Amino acid sequence: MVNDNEKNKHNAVPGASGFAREVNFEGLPGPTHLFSGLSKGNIASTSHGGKVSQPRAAALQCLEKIKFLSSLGSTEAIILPQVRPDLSYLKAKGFTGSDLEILKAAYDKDPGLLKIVFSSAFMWTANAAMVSPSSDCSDNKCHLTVANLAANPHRAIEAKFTYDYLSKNLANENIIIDPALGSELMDEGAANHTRFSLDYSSPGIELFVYGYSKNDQSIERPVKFPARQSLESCEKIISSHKLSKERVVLAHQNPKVIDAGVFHNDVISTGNLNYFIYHQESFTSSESVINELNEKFKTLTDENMIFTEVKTLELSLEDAVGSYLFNSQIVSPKDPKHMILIAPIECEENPRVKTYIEKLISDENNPLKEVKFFNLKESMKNGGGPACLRLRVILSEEELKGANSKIFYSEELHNNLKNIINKYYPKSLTMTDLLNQEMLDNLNECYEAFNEILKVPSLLD
Ligand code: SUG
Repeated sequence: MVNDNEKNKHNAVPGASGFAREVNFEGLPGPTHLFSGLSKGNIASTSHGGKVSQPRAAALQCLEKIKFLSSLGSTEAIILPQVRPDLSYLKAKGFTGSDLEILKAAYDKDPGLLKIVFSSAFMWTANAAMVSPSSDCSDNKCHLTVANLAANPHRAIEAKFTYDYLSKNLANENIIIDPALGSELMDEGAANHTRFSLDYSSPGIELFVYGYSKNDQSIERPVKFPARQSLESCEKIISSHKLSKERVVLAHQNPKVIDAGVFHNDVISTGNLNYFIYHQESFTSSESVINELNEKFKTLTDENMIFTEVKTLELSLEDAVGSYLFNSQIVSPKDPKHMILIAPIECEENPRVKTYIEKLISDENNPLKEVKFFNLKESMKNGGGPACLRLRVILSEEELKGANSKIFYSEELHNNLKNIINKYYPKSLTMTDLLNQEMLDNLNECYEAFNEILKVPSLLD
């Protein structure tokens, strides 16, 4: 069913449910990819608001990244673009009539409503769900909790489709998909979560990062930009995923970095297997977070983790946020000791970041051995780097058996997706281009074509 490349079995011992691998659930922008300036605290989004976007280039850039990862031996799956405009959102607000009438009336009342319903932000699947592999959970089941993305209305509308898509294409008795938490517990999914283990089959330690507490007002909050992840959502998910406290570390994100544009933790730290790279200013108390992580990891595995602390003097917060270095993907599809950094091209374009990466790669003390730069500029202009575009789900062979085989990357799927993108996606777009019947018909045909290749019923419902 899945591609038969290397299966991450190097040095691996099977967990309770057998050999496991990391599956990247990749997002693709839809044909209505826009720069709407919607996300306060996301500097790229607000600074590009209103600019002309290029939906076709956006999707093809993502597809290239997916193809490359697959060629490395990574197991890649696709989460289809969600249907836009989301008319149910406008109907719930009382708009009636034909689709076009509804859209025009909403536009006349408040153009901001159309920015929400046409948003293609679902492409950043790192925000789709919080994920705990079965080897971490005391019931030996893999748990996914769909993110409510309650901080922003254009993102909150994603949760229903995500839940349906994962339930239809992935869930089985060993993979539990939980619907999003209520909006009072703000949760942004795996962008604020990193998992550490010796290999993908064995048990791990999960790091949950929150920006504020709903109940404890003594926990410092940012002053300029909103914190999007609540402590209480993390606690709720830890409990529903059946993670014991020995297997979890909770960290408070430094409000200072949120105010510098770090709206998700994956903009300032990232990890893979036993390796964690983080900026010195990531957490209010980085030293205690690192100590706790290492202690719990050592108790579990008998080994130490490998850490790279990036000092502010080596890389300013401004360079970190501008280049998205920490939003690189780290993959090790063939060998846990040979990790590859999939970095945005902005890292290569910034001489200080490029030099820092060269230093990292040549340093024997960390497992990063290669870097590959990707042009994902259309996604980056909305604040989404390589890591934002994928949801990591560690799954055993047994667990994978129930999944819809059509969602996994193959050359055929690549070509089908590419054909649809080239046929239906506008080359350039601003919001008002969408307010005509011809464009709406084009969008409907596009979504039907997507449905056809994956043969997933009722995605247009
Ligand atoms: O939620 N941008 C997204 C970017 C999400 C990045 N994801 C991770 N860091 N994992 C956000 O802020 C901008 C849309 C616009 O302005 O049109 C947007 O939603």
